[in-house]
Amino acid sequence: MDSRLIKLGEAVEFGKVDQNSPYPPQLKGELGADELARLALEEGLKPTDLLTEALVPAMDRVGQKFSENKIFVPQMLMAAKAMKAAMVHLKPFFQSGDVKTKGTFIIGTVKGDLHDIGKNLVAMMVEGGGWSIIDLGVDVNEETFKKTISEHQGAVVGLSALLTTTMTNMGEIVREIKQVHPDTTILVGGAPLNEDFCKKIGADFYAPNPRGAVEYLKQFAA
Ligand code: B1M
Repeated sequence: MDSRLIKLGEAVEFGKVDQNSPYPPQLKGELGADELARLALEEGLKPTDLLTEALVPAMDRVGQKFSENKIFVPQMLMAAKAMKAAMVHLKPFFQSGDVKTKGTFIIGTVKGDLHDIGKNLVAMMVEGGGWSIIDLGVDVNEETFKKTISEHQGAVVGLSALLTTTMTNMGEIVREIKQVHPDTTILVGGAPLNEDFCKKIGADFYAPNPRGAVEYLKQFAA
């Protein structure tokens, strides 16, 4: 693999946000995810390669080490911060200059869940697909989703969950939305989900990744 991608992946894995960041001590003075992502793009590496070969695998390694009790929540947080610093540079590549006319996409991470990196990636790529995005953030309850749908009739809704405990909240949210806004299309995603779960909770579509969400949304293009 390209050595620049390896370095970028390591910066995220070890939570090195930028060159000035004192954390982690062993990388003091080294370039962080911020500079490494910017340089890699300036030097012509592909944004999708940064994502699929460096950033996402780095977060997987972080998750693996967390499962094995080799790192703890603060280290996961630093890795997330480094990932976000790199994503800032990717954003312009995933946003098209087109007027956003295809419709409105309301997205949020469901109540109880604070993970937002995957949700942000989906938002970024759907926006790049020509949709206006309303990002409700994390820990979003059914009331907020319902109110936002009322204000944006016809919008498509995306729900994200990363925890096996919060994916069950997703079912509750889907039920409540469908009761008040039965015609609303809801797509769901997040690492612990699958197609069966999507069907079980009455959502319309399970997207395993942002590309899946973008492809699915094409049928609704105005
Ligand atoms: Co958390 N965490 N975390 N965490 N965390 C996981 C998810 C975990 C798998 C780690 C592990 O144990 N291996 C585990 C969940 C276990 C489980 O439920 N089975 C876990 C845990 C346990 C926890 C806490 C409970 C830890 C604790 O406090 N003891 C706690 C819960 C807090 C809460 O939410 N209430 C917690 C906290 C955190 C941090 C805050 C420290 C941080 C999040 C920071 C942030 O997001 N701003 C964090 C992190 C970073 C992770 C890992 C390491 C990385 C997540 C990530 O960003 N991945 C994660 C382990 C892992 O994923 N390997 C882990 C990269 C991202 C690009 O992928 O989010 O999967 P992902 O998104 C993908 C797809 O899922 C999909 O597309 C994305 C791109 O491909 N997708 C969608 C996502 N949403 C979609 C929506 C769609 C379509 C596709 O349509 C709408």
